[in-house]
Amino acid sequence: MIINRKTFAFFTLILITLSSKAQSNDNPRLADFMSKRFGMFIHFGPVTLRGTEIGWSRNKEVSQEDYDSLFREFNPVLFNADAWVRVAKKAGMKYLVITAKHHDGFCLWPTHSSGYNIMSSPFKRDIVGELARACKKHGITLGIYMTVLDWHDPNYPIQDPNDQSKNVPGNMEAFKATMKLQIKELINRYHPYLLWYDGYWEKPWTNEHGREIYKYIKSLDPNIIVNNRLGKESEVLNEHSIGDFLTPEQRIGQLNLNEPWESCITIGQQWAWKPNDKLKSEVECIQTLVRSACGNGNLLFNIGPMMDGRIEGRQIKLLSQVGKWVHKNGESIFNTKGGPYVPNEVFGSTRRKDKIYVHVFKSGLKTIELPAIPDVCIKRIQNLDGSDLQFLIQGKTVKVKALDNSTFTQNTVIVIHIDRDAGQLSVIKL
Ligand code: FHN
Repeated sequence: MIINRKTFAFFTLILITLSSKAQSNDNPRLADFMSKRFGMFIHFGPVTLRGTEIGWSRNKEVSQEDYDSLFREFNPVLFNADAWVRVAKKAGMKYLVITAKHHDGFCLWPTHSSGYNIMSSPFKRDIVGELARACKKHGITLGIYMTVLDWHDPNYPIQDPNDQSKNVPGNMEAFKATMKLQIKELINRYHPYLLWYDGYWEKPWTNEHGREIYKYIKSLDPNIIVNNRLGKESEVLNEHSIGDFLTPEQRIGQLNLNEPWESCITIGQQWAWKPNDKLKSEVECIQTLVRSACGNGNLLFNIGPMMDGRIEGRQIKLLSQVGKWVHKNGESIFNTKGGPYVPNEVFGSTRRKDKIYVHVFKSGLKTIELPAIPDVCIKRIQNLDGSDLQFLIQGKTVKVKALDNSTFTQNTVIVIHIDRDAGQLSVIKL
């Protein structure tokens, strides 16, 4: 049978769409990952001695010579992996991702690939290994961050992103051999659930390199999941992209029911620890998590521990407050699906079984007006604590009144009990 180009293109498009959907629906590890919804991102390294940004302050606020010598003083003697993991757990987080090696090339584990690692510092302890053990002990899932650019490694052509005159010939094959040795050490020693790559944007790193490394990772552990930053494509998952989930950065992803995504966002302004950094408010921290879940995505929320190894008290307190909200409202976040309402400035929604959780973003409203859900019977509307709420269906709108004629507060969760599986409902726009 001869088919014309148009027909061929049509069937190719169908196959690609189905395969990308299959990718997110058929991978149990990915489904489990997306059910976790909330993780701790940890940016840590010798740069905390200067309180400037990891990697990026090298050759800027900090001279290359000074930056590359910081490891000789790096001695976070108050580092306690159990304490870090307990902070994550108390915040309601289900996993954590540690920067085992950032763009400055310093390795937080005793690697045989390079002397530029934690065992060459006065600290001489395996930070990644101690965190891995603490995660296992406290039931928190371990993720490891690795960079595909390394401004410290002479095999990587770029040594200073702001000064091309410092470029060196490099040797990408040798650079990838080092990467593979490091990957093998990390996977065989610490058994991470996911690898979080970063640094794909520079010229020396190509999609071909990314595919080679992705294949190598999967050859060591076919179950491990990898974010989409081994490749150059960062907005969609398709035959050109590499990796298992999308990674919108410093912004919350749009409602996406087909491709797994995780937003990475800082609790303050800087990824690594910064003295007196401006932190987000409690409401903003909670809404960042809720809006991610309403978009059917995860939130990887970043903190930066201090040079002595402690997480600063302000961040511990803020995360504990977030944890109080999560402890009370977690059923509306974990193991849920985003939607059916497209999030807007007033509210968003998640859903599970026969319940739709409406998350109120705006404070001071006596009534929340929701688009009616076609062909669905609303059995009851309550606050999450079980107190019934009055509601009125008028044409294409469901008007829900706050309790006792009061107003809805921010981050209130309203539960709509319906007569069917909410997960099957189509997306509803305002
Ligand atoms: O350059 C890094 C940055 O330092 C930080 O690690 C973030 C986290 O996603 N990623 C890169 C910037 O896009």
